[in-house]
Amino acid sequence: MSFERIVTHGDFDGVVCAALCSSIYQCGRFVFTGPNSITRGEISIDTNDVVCDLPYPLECGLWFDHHRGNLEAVRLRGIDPGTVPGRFDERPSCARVILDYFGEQGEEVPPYFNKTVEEADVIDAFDYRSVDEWRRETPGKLVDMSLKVYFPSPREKTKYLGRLTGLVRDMALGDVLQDAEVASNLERCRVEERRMIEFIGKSVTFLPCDGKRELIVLDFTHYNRRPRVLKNLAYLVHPEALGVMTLTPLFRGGRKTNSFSISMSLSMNMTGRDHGKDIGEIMRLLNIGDGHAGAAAGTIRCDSKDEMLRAKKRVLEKVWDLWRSMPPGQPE
Ligand SMILES: [Mn+2]
Repeated sequence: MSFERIVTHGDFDGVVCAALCSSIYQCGRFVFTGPNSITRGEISIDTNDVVCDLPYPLECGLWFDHHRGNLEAVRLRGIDPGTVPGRFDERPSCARVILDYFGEQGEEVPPYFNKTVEEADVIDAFDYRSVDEWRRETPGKLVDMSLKVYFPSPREKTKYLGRLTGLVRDMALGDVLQDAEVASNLERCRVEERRMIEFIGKSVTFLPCDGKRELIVLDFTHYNRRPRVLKNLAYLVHPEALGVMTLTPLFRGGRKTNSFSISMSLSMNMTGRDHGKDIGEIMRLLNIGDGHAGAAAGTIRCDSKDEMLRAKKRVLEKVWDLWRSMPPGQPE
């Protein structure tokens, strides 16, 4: 089989997917994008394209994916997923879906792909049981870091991802790290990370009622620009915290509005523990958003600054009450 382009997600899993497909289908043209541009039909895709780790477009040559919601969307459109060429499977990474598919088809990829896909499984599923495990450096995590660095334009990012995909196709991840551009992006990312940790250290607050410092609050609503912050870095400042919550203003046409979003997640130290907390349920009960037990987000619309300040106070109190009520029967 031959294809003209590989359309894939612009993250680590997407890069590994494209590398796998490129290795078998001898195709070196890559398009990196996000799920929304597919759903909105912003990219024209036809049967000459392989689509990986993204929603199913109107048509394509092969579709590989592992997001359950995308499978449901296919069914909702009245399409029998069994008739779509390619493979859907609920695996930790889409790269795993593709590697399995090739195995069954008798297509052989170089052996270093086994380790590469193992890393994609962990990175894409965020499968860490502790903050230490999350921080432990592996070749895959370092390559992943290198692609999360700030790029001056989407074009620069696409260029880097395309080159990186070729490297991931041709060698083991440890060797990919020896590449000068990868190494320099990684170094830039480390510098950015140190700055973020410093910034987070200055921004961390806890609610007045949170005497045990369970929930880190990062309130960025007074900033006029969206700060570039990885909220999980807050656990390096407060490793004992159980969760982190960020409040970020919403922007429209590049301008800050009075509306804001809340995103919340549990510490990796809570993974596998019987803690009874469900962040998605908190968002649903407040009727502001949705998500999983471990991570969720919501949006609060406000017309004036005054309204925003009042809504913020009210929502924070409610979040705290619900957080404390999970699981039921806890001492105050
Ligand atoms: Mn994925």
